[in-house]
Amino acid sequence: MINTRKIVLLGDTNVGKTRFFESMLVRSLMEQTNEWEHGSTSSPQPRAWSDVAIPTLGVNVFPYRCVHKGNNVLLNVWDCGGKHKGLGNTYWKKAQYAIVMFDVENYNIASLRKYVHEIKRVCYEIPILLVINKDDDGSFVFNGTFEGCFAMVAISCKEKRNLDAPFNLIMERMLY
Ligand SMILES: Nc1nc2c(ncn2[C@@H]2O[C@H](COP(=O)(O)OP(=O)(O)O)[C@@H](O)[C@H]2O)c(=O)[nH]1
Ligand SMILES: [Mg+2]
Repeated sequence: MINTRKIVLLGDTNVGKTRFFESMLVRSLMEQTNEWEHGSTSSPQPRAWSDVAIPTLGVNVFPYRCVHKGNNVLLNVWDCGGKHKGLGNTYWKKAQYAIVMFDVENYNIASLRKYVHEIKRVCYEIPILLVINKDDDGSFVFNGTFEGCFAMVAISCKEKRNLDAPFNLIMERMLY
């Protein structure tokens, strides 16, 4: 059995959504060819079922495969372009998880509330993960609420900090 979910990656322009998407794509490809040397014991193991055929879905979508705690997982990750400030995009439809990304400079509760509201309108009550990117020196301190989101994590695509965390948090939640 394969646990498959559609994940939409949302946020304002320039927060680093595409960098994160590309980082995870590159990692996934390198793990499949055994070239990733990250060494974390909690890292997913995509090669374990690389014989499974997965159809190509389209532009800016990639299937992230891995085995998480013995479960086969396929996360279809949609990097949604921010032409309309990321809001109201038809690509959100039928998403089962949403990642709302901010960077350390632009995070604010009013904007988060707007995204949460819009996600609920389009996707109903799906779990939302708040990701704060560009925490390059690991100093981001979150104070305040992240209401509407089931968890929050700070990452840095540039410094490869915490890049496993967003998908791991989603897989923990989907398999608990
Ligand atoms: N300092 C820093 N810059 C980043 C990081 N991630 C992305 N960027 C930069 O932010 C800019 C926007 O990134 P992009 O992925 O295109 O953002 P998107 O519009 O949300 O898809 C680019 O210049 C990236 O190099 C990061 O972790 N730290
Ligand atoms: Mg982009």
